[in-house]
Amino acid sequence: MILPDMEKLFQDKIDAEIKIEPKDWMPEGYRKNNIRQISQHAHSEIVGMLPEGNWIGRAPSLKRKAILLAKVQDEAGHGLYLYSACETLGISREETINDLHSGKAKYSSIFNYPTLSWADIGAIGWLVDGAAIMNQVMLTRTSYGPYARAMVRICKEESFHQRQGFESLLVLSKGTEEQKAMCQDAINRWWWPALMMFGPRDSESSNSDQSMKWKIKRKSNDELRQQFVDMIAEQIKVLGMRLPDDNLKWNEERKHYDFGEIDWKEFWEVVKGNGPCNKQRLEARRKAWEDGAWVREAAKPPTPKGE
Ligand code: BYC
Repeated sequence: MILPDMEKLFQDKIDAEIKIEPKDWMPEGYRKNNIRQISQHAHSEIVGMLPEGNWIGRAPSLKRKAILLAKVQDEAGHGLYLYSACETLGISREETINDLHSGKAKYSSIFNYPTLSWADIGAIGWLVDGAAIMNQVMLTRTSYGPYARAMVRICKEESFHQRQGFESLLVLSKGTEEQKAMCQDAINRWWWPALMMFGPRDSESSNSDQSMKWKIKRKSNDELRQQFVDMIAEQIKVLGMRLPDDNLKWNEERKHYDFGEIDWKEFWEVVKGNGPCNKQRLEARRKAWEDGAWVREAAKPPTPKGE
């Protein structure tokens, strides 16, 4: 009997745009790569609640507070869909979370920067959620079914996040001189870290080739980063602010904006754990896990009688 070439059948399925579902055969590398990316994504959502949570008690009005609360709750929901998608690949929630707490798993570099003023909340919505959507719209078509489906709802919520961020900055940009300065300062500090969210240059992206072949990723890091720069370079004009990049310039030949060099040394330092808030973020997550132990205990189903 000739055994089917499972790897080939799998790749044919991917090429035919058929989604891979949890009980389907898949190469071990595909399973692992999805666990890596989906769990990092889930951790990013959960750690991403921290910088914004910092401003819930200091929001300037009831309206802004209600919006921010809803946004932070959405991020928790995103984390939960993604942890669930990850579990369908045969890894337990506890294992995934342990990897975050031990420092083994990564999460997005962006959340290791501090939120110093109220304008940072607007800048996060506009730039950070804006970068996230750019990446996540592509992920609604990722080849792993549970991940793709989770992304559809996440993208809808993220687009509300981006709009509220932009609107909040628009108000500041039309305010007093002090408010305008606060808005510009936040944009200056969040611009470059937002560009880093897309990951290293394509030439240094270790996972991209295989992820593109398996259609886990549909666009490269540099492609998405360029798309984001082109979008924001136009939107900033409406705000009447400027992006902190003297090399930002429309290139008629390429039909794209040229932009300056990212500080890759800073990016890798933050990824390695040496960013301004890495330690603080992980400590906050570990503490939340320990403080929540009684909830997990109370929520456990009772042991059946006689056991
Ligand atoms: N930060 O081979 P590469 C959100 C790592 S949260 C840290 O190009 P890949 C939100 C990468 O993991 C948005 N590490 O990787 C929440 C790899 O290391 P490993 C989060 C990074 O996976 C709250 C190494 O560098 N979005 O929306 O092909 C409030 C080489 O990179 C980063 C997602 O997670 C980084 N920025 O491509 C507001 C989307 N970049 O794992 C908003 C899902 C790279 O080999 N993820 N690394 O040890 C992805 O699409 C991809 O994982 C990436 C990177 C495009 C991020």
